[in-house]
Amino acid sequence: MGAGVPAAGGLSLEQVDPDIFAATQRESRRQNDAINLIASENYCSRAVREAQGSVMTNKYAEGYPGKRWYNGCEFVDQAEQLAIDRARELFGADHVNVQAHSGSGANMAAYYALLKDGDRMLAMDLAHGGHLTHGHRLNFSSRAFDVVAYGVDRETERIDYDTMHALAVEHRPNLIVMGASAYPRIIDFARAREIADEVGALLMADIAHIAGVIIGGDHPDPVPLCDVVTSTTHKTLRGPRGALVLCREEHAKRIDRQIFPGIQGGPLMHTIAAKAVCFKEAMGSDYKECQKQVVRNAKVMADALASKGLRIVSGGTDNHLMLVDLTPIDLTGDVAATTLEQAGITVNKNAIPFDPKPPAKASGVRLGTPALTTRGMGADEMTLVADRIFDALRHVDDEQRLSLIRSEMLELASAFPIP
Ligand code: DSN
Repeated sequence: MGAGVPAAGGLSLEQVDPDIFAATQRESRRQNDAINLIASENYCSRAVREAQGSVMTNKYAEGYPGKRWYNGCEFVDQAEQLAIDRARELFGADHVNVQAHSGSGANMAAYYALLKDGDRMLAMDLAHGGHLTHGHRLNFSSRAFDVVAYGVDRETERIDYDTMHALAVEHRPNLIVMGASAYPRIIDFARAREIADEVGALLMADIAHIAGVIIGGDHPDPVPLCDVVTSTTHKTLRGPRGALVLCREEHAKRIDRQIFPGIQGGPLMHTIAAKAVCFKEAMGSDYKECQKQVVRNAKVMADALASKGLRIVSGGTDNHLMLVDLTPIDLTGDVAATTLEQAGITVNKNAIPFDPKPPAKASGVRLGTPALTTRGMGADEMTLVADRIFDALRHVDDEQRLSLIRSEMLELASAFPIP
């Protein structure tokens, strides 16, 4: 008995792999120390991380609860069924698939479920705030389907629904896709539904960015209006890195078949368990209050930056993010993001609508408040950070000044530890 080779199962990460352990420690420190304004990032709870790091990662469970290809699935079935039931209640959807590994995969499954190869979709231009999977020329979405892009109005920098309507009438798309990754305003799903109905198109919403804002009640809910809704689970939603698909009952079978076996094999059961935890948290009143604070914080920050003379695309924000046009202060997004990093503030460069600069330089930065709000920061902190952003951007070559701001931002971060 017991003459086999023992596995290293009982040793800690630090003992087995000091290099990866050190990298995770450094990443943890970086997350704690930085003022994080990346609009798509957040800090999930310890409970979510525990589920994500659990033994459920060891289990193969191709199929769906009660209908698996492998034995031994009774407990992962419980986890997945809880995730499905909670998401259905949270979003008020007929049907939910919680297996999508990523937002891109969720969108791919939705397109393949709703469309045939070569069918046409009308979706928002990435250059105006859309997403790669909404038809960018290098993405699968434009290779598999015929994509017509809509965008924002040059003056208002808000979605131009009249032009969208005209494009829909002209091109008769099979599917209209709403949703964005860098759009600070309310999306009018009701208008989109009207347009879709007029031209006989299906309607899909990708709410990866605004899922939490919708649950918080500050953004209209697309679920009652759309055929399919996709979302990631790690942005405003504050769960593990992954995604889900919500749909009307009539599309349920096709969505499930497209996720598995269409584009995925074994589901990530540890991530699905963590999604279940996230959905439970999102049903709480403190979660909703946090989402409302995210939006209040974004408004305060946008107003504070505007009062300094920076131009906020579309004049402000209705959600968790804003785009800052750096053209008036003669900076590129690239230089601004690097400068802010030196000052202890993490952001990403971002194209603005009708940007004359190439995407790798860009004319803007995208700022979002979910991560700082999760740390407990409020209006005073937003005003302070906005002030230091402006200060840093006016002193891009002044290393001493940037270092002083960095120390101040570190002090601020330390006062609001990641929960
Ligand atoms: N990369 C995500 C974002 O930052 O918005 C979109 O997929």
